[in-house]
Amino acid sequence: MSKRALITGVSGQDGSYLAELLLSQGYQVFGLVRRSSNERLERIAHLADSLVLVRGDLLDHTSLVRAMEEARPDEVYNLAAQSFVPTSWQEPVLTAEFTALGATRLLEALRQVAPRARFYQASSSEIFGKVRVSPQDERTPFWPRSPYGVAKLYAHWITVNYRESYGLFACCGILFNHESPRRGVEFVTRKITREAARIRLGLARELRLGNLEARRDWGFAGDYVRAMWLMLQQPSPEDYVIATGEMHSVREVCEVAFDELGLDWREHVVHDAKLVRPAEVDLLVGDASKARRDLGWKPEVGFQQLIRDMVRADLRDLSGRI
Ligand code: NAP
Ligand code: F7E
Repeated sequence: MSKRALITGVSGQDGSYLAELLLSQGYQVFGLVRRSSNERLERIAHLADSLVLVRGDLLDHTSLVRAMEEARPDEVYNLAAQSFVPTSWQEPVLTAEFTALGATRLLEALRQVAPRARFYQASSSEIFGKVRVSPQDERTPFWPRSPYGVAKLYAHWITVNYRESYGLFACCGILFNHESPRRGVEFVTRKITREAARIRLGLARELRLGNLEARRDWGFAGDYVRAMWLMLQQPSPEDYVIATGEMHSVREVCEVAFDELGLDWREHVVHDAKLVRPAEVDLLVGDASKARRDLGWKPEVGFQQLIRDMVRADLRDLSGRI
């Protein structure tokens, strides 16, 4: 009999790639979607015939219980969150409700309905925050620098606590930044690739950015959802860092993106102090040795290829709209 999986956040970047992966493996996939006045399911439109969509919201415990009852999952992937760091300063309480308490509500629903299901929690490298040691691994101390990071740290520890308290098969993947042509346009890589393509097409002239010196470990989302699945196939539940081990600056993203289009980024990028964060995470770079060793996982797509693929996808998309 085919396995059954429930994905929260199925309409997001990672949810769409994970749904594709699980469907290709013969899973029956249920995706939790919340009510919105403007239904934006374009990332999973191509899966409409194979995905079962279930109504529910991380704010509403009853809806999560119903979703569990309908899906009767073998595996649950909690990818839903308010995931944009700047918004977490504007809406700190809502961020905590979705991103922190939402995890507890889902774990409680799982305990109530499907206690034998395996659980994946989308932890984030943002929990490392103001790092004192590099690279970061599973033993690195946490120091989150935004309400988002703090909310993710709560969700991380509640998942560990439910594993230790109730013996759940619950794992946290501490994933470093991962991107794709499906990345939200507000995140820096996609903002750069999309605006660079708009400039190339004469649709824009400048690109306003905040801290160009911030450094991150950027990988490809398609590689990272494979790691999520692998964590739930192990004999025992553990937490893993998932990262490429390479660090690049926002400035380097600009260089590569504009170069792909034959442009000089310095002629178009404008510093905007309003985009600088109240507390910045200056650098993050992960050590995924444990995942390599135990899961046999490694990234397939490197930084240059990732950014160039994103630029080409944006150029194709925008050209088709002109
Ligand atoms: P994303 O594109 O922003 O997707 C977030 C998803 O959460 C969307 O499907 C959204 O639904 C859903 N959602 C938000 N609030 C919800 C609520 N109250 N109830 C139900 N669903 C809700 O994020 P992503 O990049 O795919 O990331 C997936 C997860 O990994 C997130 O938890 C994120 O914080 C975490 N993470 C991401 C990265 C990264 O670099 N991408 C790294 C580490 C961790 P709507 O479509 O209705 O808005
Ligand atoms: O910013 C700098 C900004 O918004 C990256 C989320 O998926 O990854 C993501 O969080 C860096 C920061 O991602 C702009 O200050 C400069 O230092 O793309 P971002 P993030 O904050 O790292 C983690 C792992 C998650 O878990 C999150 O959910 O880029 N930056 N100028 C800018 N960033 C944005 N967005 N826009 C700018 O104009």
